[in-house]
Amino acid sequence: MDIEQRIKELEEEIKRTQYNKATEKHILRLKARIAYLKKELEERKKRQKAQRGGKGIKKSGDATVALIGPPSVGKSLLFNKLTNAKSEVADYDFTTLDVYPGILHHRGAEIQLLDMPGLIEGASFGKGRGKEILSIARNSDLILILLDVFTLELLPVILNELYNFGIRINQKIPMISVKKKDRGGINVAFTVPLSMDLESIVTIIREFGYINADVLIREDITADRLMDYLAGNRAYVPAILAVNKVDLVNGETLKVYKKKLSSWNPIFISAKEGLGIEELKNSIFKASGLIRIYLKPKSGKIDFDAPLILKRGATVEDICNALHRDFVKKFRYAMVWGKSVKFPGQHVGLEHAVEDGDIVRLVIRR
Ligand SMILES: Nc1nc2c(ncn2[C@@H]2O[C@H](COP(=O)(O)OP(=O)(O)O)[C@@H](O)[C@H]2O)c(=O)[nH]1
Ligand SMILES: [Mg+2]
Repeated sequence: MDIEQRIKELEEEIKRTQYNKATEKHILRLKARIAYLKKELEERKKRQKAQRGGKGIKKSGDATVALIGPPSVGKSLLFNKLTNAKSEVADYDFTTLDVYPGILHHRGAEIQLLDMPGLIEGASFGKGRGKEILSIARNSDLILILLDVFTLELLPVILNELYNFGIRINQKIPMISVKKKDRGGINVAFTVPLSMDLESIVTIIREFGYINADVLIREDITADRLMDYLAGNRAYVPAILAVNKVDLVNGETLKVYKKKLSSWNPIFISAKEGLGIEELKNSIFKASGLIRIYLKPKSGKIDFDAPLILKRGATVEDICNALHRDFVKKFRYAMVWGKSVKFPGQHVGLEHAVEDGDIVRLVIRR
């Protein structure tokens, strides 16, 4: 029987089965089975696609941001506001899909923005070239979800399409490892108290084909996140929300909307009137995981207009590598001023992680 058919049957079975204490385990097993089969299906499709020749986008700049939202919310107008219209057009394989790349220059960084067609319900199943749009979102450093003041109720739809496509928004990678071994069954060790019972955990792991394995869990894992880990091929991408066309509603309505969406901390903008654009740029910079490092030369002034742009978590070693290939070899120490150190001018080594806004002076052997 083909995999898709089997998935459908299992889904039917779940629907038919009453959820209660007695059936709980059975349902969990069915869910794990479905997750496993979906993984198999994805892998098969990927192999087929690889044979046909893969498609992809060419990344450029310090980070890539996908603009995702329903049609007509103002994605293209916002894109034109944020990027200079004359920016280089990158090489795109999606000849049939209109993806417009543009560069947003902000805080010394070049951030590639991708304007795309609207995402509609059913996109993750291929509706409206949804799969191409979603695969671009998957591979970006940040997803900027754009709605307008008339389409707030579409947020769950967008989120659901992202989820179905294996994109996990604003989630950390599950803190778990599963290592196959030759004998001994499935052993589960954990470093934090677990809400799930061990039997359920083992059941799920078995459904993914493991017979003997050492499992180490370092978070209070849920069944969904465990299955995400076992299925692999999930993309963990940060996302922010902006709501456009605020020029079309009054202050009272806006207050209500702000409250409704408060868990998202969205940025309210008007692409047309240019409202909230600076705040949005700052938010894009931060959520893309970019940081600015200012280099302090031995003599002369720091150029605050030309920061070195790095990814969050970058170390002094990354700074060295960004500047000159010999610097790591000849490195003596660095002096740092800013958030990452306890006192100004602190001496640190290569492994020291820097933070946004830090001033760094490298001391290199000659
Ligand atoms: N009033 C108002 N209209 C806007 C704003 N942003 C976009 N629009 C209009 O909304 C329509 C759709 O915009 P467009 O950028 O093509 O949306 P897209 O389909 O998401 O790319 C156009 O008529 C825009 O002029 C805004 O901030 N305020
Ligand atoms: Mg458009």
